[in-house]
Amino acid sequence: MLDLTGKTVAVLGAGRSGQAAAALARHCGAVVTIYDSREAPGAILATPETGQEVNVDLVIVSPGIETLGDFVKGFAKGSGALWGEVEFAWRCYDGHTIGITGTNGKTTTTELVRDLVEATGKSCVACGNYGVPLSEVVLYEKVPEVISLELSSFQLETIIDFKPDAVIWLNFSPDHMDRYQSVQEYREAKLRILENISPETLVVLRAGEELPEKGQMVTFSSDQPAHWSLRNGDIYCDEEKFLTMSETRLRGLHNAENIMAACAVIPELSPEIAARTLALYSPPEHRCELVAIVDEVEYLNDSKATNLHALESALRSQTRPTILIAGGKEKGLDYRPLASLLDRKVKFMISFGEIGGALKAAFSETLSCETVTTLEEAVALAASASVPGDTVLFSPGTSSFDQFQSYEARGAAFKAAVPRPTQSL
Ligand code: UMA
Repeated sequence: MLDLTGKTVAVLGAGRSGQAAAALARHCGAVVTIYDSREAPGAILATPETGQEVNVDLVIVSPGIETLGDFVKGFAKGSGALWGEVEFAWRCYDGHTIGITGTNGKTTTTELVRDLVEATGKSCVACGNYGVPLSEVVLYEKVPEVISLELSSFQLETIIDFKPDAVIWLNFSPDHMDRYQSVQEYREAKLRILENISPETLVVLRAGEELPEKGQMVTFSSDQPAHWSLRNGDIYCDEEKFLTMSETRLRGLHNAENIMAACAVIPELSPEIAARTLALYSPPEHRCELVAIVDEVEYLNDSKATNLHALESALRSQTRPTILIAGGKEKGLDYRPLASLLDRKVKFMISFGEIGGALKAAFSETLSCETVTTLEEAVALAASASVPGDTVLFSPGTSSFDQFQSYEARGAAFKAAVPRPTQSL
């Protein structure tokens, strides 16, 4: 454990990661003060525009706070080191770190890695962007031997020495354009996951991802030649059949890739243990989750689709006539590349929220579209427009923060608005 006896620490952000980092820093012996730009329990209120000069030994930043913004600059001025919460917590952790990044599929893969590692007999916890800050895990009574650490670009922006023992790079597509100046800047933040790795570090990546040559690279793909591949519904490791997708509870090409990545990062995993574990794994809520079948209409909750790539992969998986509900916060994404996929897969689109009007304007020439204000109105309209055999897909394609606290709250609102099922699942 890091020794911070006698050191002063300012933690920026009083959310879950800030509170956990503060507890950990106190555990390490530091004198800790939490600052937040909004009123928050246990935190000092700091000016959002300028931050505050505090002259401490260490500033620890929560991931949601813009690293290069004036708020952080105000605190950094006159202070010592500036670390992100992950950098700090990782310095306090002695076990094996599997770092997982990518634009989509991170959460499912993080859970798969956790379950598969545990099945090999080692203790493992899923944490990081996943929702449980690493600072919390480091303070567990029984610290896990392995961490399955989901990493966002925000968390990777503020690493210094962070060095995972194995890496999964799932995929990359534009996201978070409300935080980054360019797609390149977002990509560079994510690429920092490779910054400090050793030549022997296992790097599992999707074939075709064009990463800098680093570590021991192992590829996976559902549609290209790779070390791990998918053939007629079976997953192969090199030329050996490893797993049959239909024996798992996961569906879709994106999930086949998540499984391949998770299996590839655990070299000691046998096909038997993988099959046994994956037969029991259920996909997380809000990811193409089947909510109800009402009068033969399927309602799918894909509220986790907070970017274009996730919406695209949900649409690709649809085989029935689809009514799409999309919309939410304006975050600077260009939706036009979706046009041909929408034409092929969607019979009617209902848009809502901050970008509702812009979505309708982008697609109304080629697609039947309607814009409403709220999600509840969108579901009601979808229900009245659907016929037996349709799928109502709620895959927003952007974040929820214009109308909701989180994608989970948005998914819960969708589920509450869905008509009562006529058929139990
Ligand atoms: N705040 C300031 N100044 C600012 C901005 C925010 O003081 O300029 C304060 C807010 O008032 C608030 C606090 O910072 O009190 C919030 O901190 P935070 O946004 O870092 O939120 P946490 O609750 O600490 O949650 C963070 C991650 N949030 C973000 O990256 C936005 C969680 O990821 C993560 O699960 C959690 O740490 C545990 O590690 C969420 C997320 O939306 C799920 N991630 C993005 C995504 O997946 O797309 C990257």
